Amino acid sequence: MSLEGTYDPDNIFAKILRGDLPAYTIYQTDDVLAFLDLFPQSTGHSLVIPRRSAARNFLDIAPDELAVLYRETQIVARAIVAELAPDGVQIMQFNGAPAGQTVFHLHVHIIPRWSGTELGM
Ligand code: DGP
Repeated sequence: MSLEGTYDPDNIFAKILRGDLPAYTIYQTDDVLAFLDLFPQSTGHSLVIPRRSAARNFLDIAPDELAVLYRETQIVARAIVAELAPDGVQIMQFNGAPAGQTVFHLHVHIIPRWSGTELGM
């Protein structure tokens, strides 16, 4: 899917938000849901998604909602780092299929990294 297009309300993360698909939730507020990635690149690889916004990607979301998403992502990342003590952490997100996006509901990856391990993404 390119950057153009309409939000698909039946994408996987929309189903997780509705409770139609299970997910291992690690944090939630009225604004965001954070859960473990089903195909993790490392231990603790998590995703943070906006709850209310029907945004496919970084370009679609309103700036104030984007600010909330990243503020909450920092809270989750700090908790993951405190718990797992990685040597580094990637905060990543992709926009459009050519950029590596596979689920078209805006999401931020939190990927803990340890020295001496391969970068898988
Ligand atoms: P991206 O390539 O940025 O669109 O990342 C999508 C991520 O979503 C990818 O790391 C795998 C993950 N994923 C795909 N399907 C599911 C699912 O059903 N549940 C969970 N928890 N994660 C999923």
